[in-house]
Amino acid sequence: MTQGYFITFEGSECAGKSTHIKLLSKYFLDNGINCVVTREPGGTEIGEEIRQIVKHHAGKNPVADETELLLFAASRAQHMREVIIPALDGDAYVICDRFTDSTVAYQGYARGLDMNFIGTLNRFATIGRSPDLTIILDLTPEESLARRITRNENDRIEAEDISFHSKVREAFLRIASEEPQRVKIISSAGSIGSVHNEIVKTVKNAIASVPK
Ligand code: Z5A
Repeated sequence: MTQGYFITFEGSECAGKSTHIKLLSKYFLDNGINCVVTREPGGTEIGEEIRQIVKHHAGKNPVADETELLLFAASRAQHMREVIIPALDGDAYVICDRFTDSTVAYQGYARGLDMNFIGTLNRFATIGRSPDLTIILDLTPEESLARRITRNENDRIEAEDISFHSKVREAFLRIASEEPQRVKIISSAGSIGSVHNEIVKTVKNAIASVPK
């Protein structure tokens, strides 16, 4: 039985996940809470190698959608066993940049792969451990694109067209409406400071509602 507390951040590209994970982990540190920050794909040596392929593969043959799905699942299976479960067992807080909801949104809703299979694969990869709290940082595809242009770089998935990114956003909103207890939406359109305050409030409320 795992202890600890497991928080995931989800949302579109440039929604501010990395920015806000950094700020939240500093908040935890300042409050004496032991916290492990990690990401998907990645978080382990194997996962980081997989990350290179899914983000930057540019060989003459494209990555098939099915291959992409299995690569994310392989990264997650290793990540759970090597990093996340041991940290939770050690009673740490874990903050993970993207997790199973990204697979549902990108490979399920946007790529159109079989949702039932994705559900089974996610349970297999995670040993059935779901996040205690998921924060979706919400941004329209247009706002996301504007931030991406400023950053001036695009990986393989970011380079998909606007209708793909609209489907991803709709998927995240749908996931939140299906699981309101676990998944909270926070608009990322405000200033970094105001979004951070909203995140801290949401995290505090969620932790306070955990039965002692
Ligand atoms: N993926 C998948 O398909 N299936 C899966 O199962 C999993 C992942 C796990 C991972 O790429 C890719 O893998 C991702 C989904 C897919 N692909 N796409 N597309 P990643 O981890 O490199 O990319 P990302 O998750 O989309 O992160 P990102 O692009 O680095 O964005 P971010 O972390 O959300 O944002 P940020 O770096 O914190 O901020 C971006 C910029 O916006 C930066 O200049 C900030 O200063 C600025 N920013 C942040 N907040 C604000 C506010 N509030 N106002 C103004 N500007 C802001």
